[in-house]
Amino acid sequence: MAINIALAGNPNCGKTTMFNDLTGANQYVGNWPGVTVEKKEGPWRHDRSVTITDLPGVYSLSPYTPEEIVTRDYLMSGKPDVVVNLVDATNLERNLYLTTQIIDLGIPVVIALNMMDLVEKNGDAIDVAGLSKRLGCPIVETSALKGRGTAEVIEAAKKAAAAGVAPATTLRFSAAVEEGLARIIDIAGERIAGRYARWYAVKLFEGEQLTVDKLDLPAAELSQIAAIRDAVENAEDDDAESIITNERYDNISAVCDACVKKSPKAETTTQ
Ligand code: BGO
Repeated sequence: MAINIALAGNPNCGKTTMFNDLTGANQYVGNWPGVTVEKKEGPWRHDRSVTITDLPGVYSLSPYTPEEIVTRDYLMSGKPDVVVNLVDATNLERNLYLTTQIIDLGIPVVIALNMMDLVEKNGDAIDVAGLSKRLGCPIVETSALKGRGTAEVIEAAKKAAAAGVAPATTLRFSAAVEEGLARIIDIAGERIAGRYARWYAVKLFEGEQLTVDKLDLPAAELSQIAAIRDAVENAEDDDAESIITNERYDNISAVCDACVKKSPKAETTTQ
C-alpha cells in the first residue's frame, strides 16, 4: 500500500536531519503553492511506496504565519495517511503544545521522540510508555543525528496508517469546555462531521475567523455557538482562545510531571 507520511514538528527539533536520513539523496525541493515556504518531499530510501513530506517547522497550528498555514492546510488536506510528529525530548514541555493540536486533528499520529541521545547524556529519564498512553499514540525513541530509530518510526507509521485510527488520548479540556465542544459538534452536525470534527469544534469555540469563514455556517448556528463561548468565557473570566491555550499547557505540565524525571545533577545545577 502506498502511503503518505507528513513530518511535522517545532523548528530545531531535528526534522531536516531526520528527513535527510529517511530519504537520502532522493529529495524533491520546491515551494508550497503561493508562498515562498520551502517544500521538501521524497520516497523513503528503503521503500519507494512510502512518500515523506517535510512540513515547515512550527510551534502551533494557529493561522498566523505562512509556515503555520502551510502546515495546517496540508494536515487538513486529506493527503497524509499519518503524521510523524518529531518532538525534541530535551524540550518536551514546549514541543508538546504542537502535539496536543496535531492529536486534535483526528489523523493517525506517531511520535518520534528525538534527541534521546542528549536526554541519556544528561542523565534524565522519560517514561515513554506512560507518555504514549497519555497522548494515545505510539512513540519511537530516536536520535536523528545518529540515525537511531528512524526506520522504526516509518514501520510504526505504516502500521498506524493501515489502522487509520485517531489517537486515543486521555488528555481532555475542562468539563465546561468539553461540554461546549460536544454541543458545538451537535450544532454544526454534517458540516464538520468526520475525522476533523473535534478540531473544528475547538476552532469554532475559539471563534477563529478563518474557520468560521471556511465552514460558512448559518447565522443561527453561529449565534448558538457564540452563546456557548460567552457562557464559558463569563464563567472563567477569560477569552476562549486563552482558555484553550491555558488548558493545553495545564495538561502538558501534568503529563511532564508524571513522565519526565530530571537527573538530580541537572536539578542542583539549575537551582
Ligand atoms: C546543528 N541528537 C542530537 N544530539 N542532535 C540532533 C538530533 C539528535 O537526535 N537531531 C538533530 N540534531 P535540524 P530542524 C548544530 O546543526 O535537523 C541537531 O530545524 C550545529 N550546526 O544536527 O536542523 C542537528 O530541521 C552546530 O544541529 O532541525 C542540528 O527541525 C553545533 O539539532 C540541530 C551544534 O536539527 C537542529 C548543532 C552548525
